[in-house]
Amino acid sequence: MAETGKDLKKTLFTNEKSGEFVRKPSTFRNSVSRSSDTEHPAERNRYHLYVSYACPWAHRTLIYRKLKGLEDVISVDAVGKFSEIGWMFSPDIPGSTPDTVNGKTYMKELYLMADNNYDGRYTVPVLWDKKKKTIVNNESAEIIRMLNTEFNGFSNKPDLDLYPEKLRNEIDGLNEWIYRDINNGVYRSGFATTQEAYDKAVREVFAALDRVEGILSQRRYLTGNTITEADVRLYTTLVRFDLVYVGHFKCNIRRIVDYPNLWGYLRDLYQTPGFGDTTNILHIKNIYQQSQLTINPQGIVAAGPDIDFTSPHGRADKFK
Ligand SMILES: N[C@@H](CCC(=O)N[C@@H](CS)C(=O)NCC(=O)O)C(=O)O
Repeated sequence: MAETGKDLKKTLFTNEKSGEFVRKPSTFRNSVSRSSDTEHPAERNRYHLYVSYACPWAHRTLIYRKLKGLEDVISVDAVGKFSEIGWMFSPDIPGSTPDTVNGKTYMKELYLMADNNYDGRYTVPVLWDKKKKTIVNNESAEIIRMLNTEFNGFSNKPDLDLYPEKLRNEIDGLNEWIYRDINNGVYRSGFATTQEAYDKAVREVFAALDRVEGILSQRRYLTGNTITEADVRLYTTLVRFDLVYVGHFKCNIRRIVDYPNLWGYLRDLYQTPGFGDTTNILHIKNIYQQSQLTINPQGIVAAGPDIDFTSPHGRADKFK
């Protein structure tokens, strides 16, 4: 049954009186575990990721799947557009796939397969258990922690630890304000429905970017000389920033290309296997601008900007 535009708006936003965008918590919170006597034990070919290449949260899981060498272990399908009924498989759109596991058309159908009383948002990413035919988890922050450790028996990179014990406090600290002010901050700016809510959100976005610029003038990555979870989480917002957040979400005080260190860091990551090769610029530009019609009612996709993520950045030499 098709939802009306009004219902859809309700599922997308929770706007309080203030006009502030408030994200709803994810609902499926189970875990894949490396131990065999659990509900969802790690196995080769048992789990599947449903993603959108436009979505920064889903993008985290795609990067982890590559970095951890799990491409032959966990399969992926990508929705192609956001319809009246939410995310839709549209294999005619280049870079998208059909639902190769369950043959469905909408993400909604998969959520209802997992729980026929479900009445929340039909979000990506989803980690799906093909054996139990259900959703394990739909919270990217938790899915990436599972990919980091629980599939190590099948991973090509079992020794790569993106959340190492000795850096956990530092990573947790970075995640907290980077999530609030940057990852979710751009959404708070773009989806604000009052001038005050927008003014506050956009200022917080740029104060946090300025703070990251300072950190990245001292170190190659957020915690030093190695990539961690904090970098993956920051990257998926940064790579979308000039492409869509500057215009579509009105985060236009500065661009990433105006920050020497952030811009070099973004290219550094883009050029690292797992990052640029999971970034689909067309899906990012088209899906945001064609589907979020409350903020871009005509659905017209802007022509630019023309950005070269592949130009040299010099950060390896600078931080030897
Ligand atoms: N907390 C979730 C958020 C996921 C999320 O909001 N995904 C968006 C796409 S970027 C979505 O699927 N939205 C569809 C909707 O809200 O109806 C996570 O990080 O996994």
